[in-house]
Amino acid sequence: MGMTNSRPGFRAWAAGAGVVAAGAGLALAQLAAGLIAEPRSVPVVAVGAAFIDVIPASVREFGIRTLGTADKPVLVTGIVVLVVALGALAGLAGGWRRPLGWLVFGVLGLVGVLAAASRPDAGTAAVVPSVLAALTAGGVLAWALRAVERTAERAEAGRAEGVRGEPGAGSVAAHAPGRRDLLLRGGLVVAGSLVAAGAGSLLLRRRGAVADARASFPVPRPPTTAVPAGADLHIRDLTPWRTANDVFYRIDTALSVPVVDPATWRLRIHGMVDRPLDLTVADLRSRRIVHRWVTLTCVSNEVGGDLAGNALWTGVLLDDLLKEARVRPGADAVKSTSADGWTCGTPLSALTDGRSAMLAFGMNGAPLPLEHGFPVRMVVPGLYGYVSATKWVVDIEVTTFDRFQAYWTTRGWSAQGPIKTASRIDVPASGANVPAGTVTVAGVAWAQHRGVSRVEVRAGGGAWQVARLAGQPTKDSWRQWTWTWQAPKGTHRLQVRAFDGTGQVQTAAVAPPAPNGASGYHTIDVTVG
Ligand SMILES: Nc1nc2c(c(=O)[nH]1)N[C@H]1C(S)=C(S)[C@@H](COP(=O)(O)O)O[C@H]1N2
Ligand SMILES: [Mo]
Repeated sequence: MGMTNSRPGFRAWAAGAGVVAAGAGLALAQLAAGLIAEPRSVPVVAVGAAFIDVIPASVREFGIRTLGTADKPVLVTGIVVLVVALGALAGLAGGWRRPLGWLVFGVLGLVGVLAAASRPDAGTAAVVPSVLAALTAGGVLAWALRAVERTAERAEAGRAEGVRGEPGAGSVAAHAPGRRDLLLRGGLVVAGSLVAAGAGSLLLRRRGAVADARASFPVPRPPTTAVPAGADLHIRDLTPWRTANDVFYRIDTALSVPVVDPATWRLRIHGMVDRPLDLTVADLRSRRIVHRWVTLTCVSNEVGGDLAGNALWTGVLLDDLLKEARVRPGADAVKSTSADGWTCGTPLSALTDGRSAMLAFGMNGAPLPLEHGFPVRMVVPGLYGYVSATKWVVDIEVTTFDRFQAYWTTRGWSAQGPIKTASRIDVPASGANVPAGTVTVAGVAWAQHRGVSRVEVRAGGGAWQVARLAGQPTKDSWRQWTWTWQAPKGTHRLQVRAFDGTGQVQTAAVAPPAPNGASGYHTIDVTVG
């Protein structure tokens, strides 16, 4: 093999195989990025963005000065050329020692993974294209090199037997592909790569188009998005009362964010109603618009966890729409379905009892972010998200609970999911070291739609102390609290508990999230020095 592989002809073929393999890797990555609808996860784009972040500002400015708006295309092209060149190198190296080919692509893949993961709020899915690219490139290279080697061996054997390209029967290379075969296979890989890359690009363009549509999506302006006076105590490290859209927790089953075009979006409200509705975005906007603060909470939130967020939602009350549709007697549930087929079961009563259950299309004054359900989602105060907060909602069926099972119900979670009264200590952080003396303890408590009437804290198993509460502009949002602790030296256990608007204290019974929400008192240890 050594002799064969050192021929210049072989080297050219090996380098070519490396280039084709690199291209296949990039193409599959493009397709994967398209499928997860995340343009920033395209390895070359991620690396380019990371590169811009790490180079000195002077170099960055030089690039912008000399290249103007062409700076990004030039950078991306440069990276592609580099990857292709490294592909050729991988081919040569792999032709010499197979694992070296894998090594080159492995390192390239790792660079892509690190770059993609370093992007702000990159999800774990963002690294998938880079991983796929490395695996594809390595696999294609190994396959191509084997074919190239066998062809070379066959040519060698042919020469040895004096019969050009026609080895004798029983030769090791009897089934080796000829040169034309090699070219054909290479061509097929290139064609497949072009198709994959093209499909990926189309998907990404669609996502881009919907992102553009979102940017110009008209959300009726709330009178103000400002935090109501007194709701935020402005204590350092205490969770802000209003959660900004870009840090709002995200929970869903969607591997790729559903990309829903607002121009073609329709919502059917049907089932046990006299007048089914078929609504467009414009139809929704022509209804009475409301703006309501509501804290969403995930049933998977552990005691002390952060799967909760508070936003100003803009939309139409579901009660208004259900009245319009004229719900028939006997219905007790609403089954809602998202564009990606996720289903959710909500008690009809929670949508019609006067609370602010709504179809929301605005979040803190902006259109819903794609990840949070653009263009329209449900928001129901007082119920965990899995039974109420359908994102990308496209279908609402008025029905009865005994007639269907929603996505999480079939997986063992309760059909009913009222939010349990909960409280959390944010400051000091669990395990923190604080100086002895006056220590500010603070956190949030929630009991959506019942409200929080009292919060109590205790240190070291002592008596419960009443915390000072921030204002409560609505019972549907969480409430900040604070307590001033004269902290003696030592390690102390802090605990918190909240009382809801009916005066009921949250349960001390420890329960895990499944099947209907975690409970127990949030407990942390801090060292006072
Ligand atoms: N389409 C769809 N909507 C969904 C989900 C989902 O998986 N798919 N998850 C729900 C759950 S479990 C929660 S807690 C909330 C979270 O909403 P957020 O991601 O905007 O915070 O969305 C709900 N709506
Ligand atoms: Mo959830």
